[in-house]
Amino acid sequence: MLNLLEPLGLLSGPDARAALAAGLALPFGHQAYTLARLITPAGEAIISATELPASWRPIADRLAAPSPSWAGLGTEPAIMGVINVTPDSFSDGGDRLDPEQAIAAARQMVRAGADLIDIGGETTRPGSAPTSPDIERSRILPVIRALAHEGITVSVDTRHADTMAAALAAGAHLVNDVSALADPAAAEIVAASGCPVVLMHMRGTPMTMQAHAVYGDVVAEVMEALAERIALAVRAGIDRSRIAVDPGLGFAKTGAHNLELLRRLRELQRLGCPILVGASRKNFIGHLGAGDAPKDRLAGSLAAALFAAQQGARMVRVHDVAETVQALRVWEAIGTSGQSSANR
Ligand code: HH2
Repeated sequence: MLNLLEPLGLLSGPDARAALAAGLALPFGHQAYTLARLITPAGEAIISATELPASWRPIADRLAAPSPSWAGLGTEPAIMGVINVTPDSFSDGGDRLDPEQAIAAARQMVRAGADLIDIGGETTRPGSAPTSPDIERSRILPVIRALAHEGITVSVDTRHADTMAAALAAGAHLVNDVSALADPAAAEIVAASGCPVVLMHMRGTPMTMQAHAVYGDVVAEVMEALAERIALAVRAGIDRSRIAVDPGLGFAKTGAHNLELLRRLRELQRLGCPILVGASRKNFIGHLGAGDAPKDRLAGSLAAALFAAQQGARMVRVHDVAETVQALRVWEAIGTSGQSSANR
């Protein structure tokens, strides 16, 4: 087991800058931390971050730098807009099954500030049966082709290797795989194309996954499983710098697991890959509200997106782009306001 340093007592914005300037905290990406939990095979201890022993400095240095740019996106939280070209997606099934509607909705998302558009042709909602890859491709390829032609950055949301290959040939820039390259041919296709890839955590299949939502420590187990998938991808020839990870909220998770993963999201940074979070409209938001229908979960989705960004998510996958852009801009502006006075 490695020695692990978990930053605690996180500060952001002017608080972080003031604490760093006063030598009372250590840097953590765009934030700062005042306490550190040191985890070694011999046990755990929480200390003041500024009293970190010199032997732990190399680990602290790795945590200090904001993670590098990924997939050509900036270092601030990027927004992935969701377009489901499906009849049966959990929140918007049927809304964009017509390619022209899907293309128009994607353009609208880009105008509203989406950094990239995630195009899917298969629902992965809990209990859903698989969609044939032929049908999946017939739904998404015309949309991908049209958007890529317009210079829009497109990711293909698929678990099927043949669909990945066809989508990349049609102009998709990256692969978003909820099964983290479970299709035996997938890793090779991604490696050969050199495209970025999102590895999401799931157990079983969408049909069976909720029966596997049993964990001791959900964060540790998700992290361990993702580390294995990263290792598989790297062995297949995918450059580590091209890999992003996603805890897979709602995929083989209960509502309590989703909340725990969000609360402890920053621990996933130990994997050394940018983190994507897809909380938008998911069931746990409805359960925390008044059993609201998926399209009535905007406020909860924004709360989750902001919390994820605060915890270091590099990308949020959302259905409501304009609203998320506005929420993130306000959050960022508050965080950077007073910067000049704090620096004086
Ligand atoms: N969630 C969904 C689909 N793809 N990909 C990543 N990386 N992370 C996610 O959380 C994620 C995902 C499910 O949402 P949606 O696509 O809107 O629904 P459906 O699967 O029913 O089409």
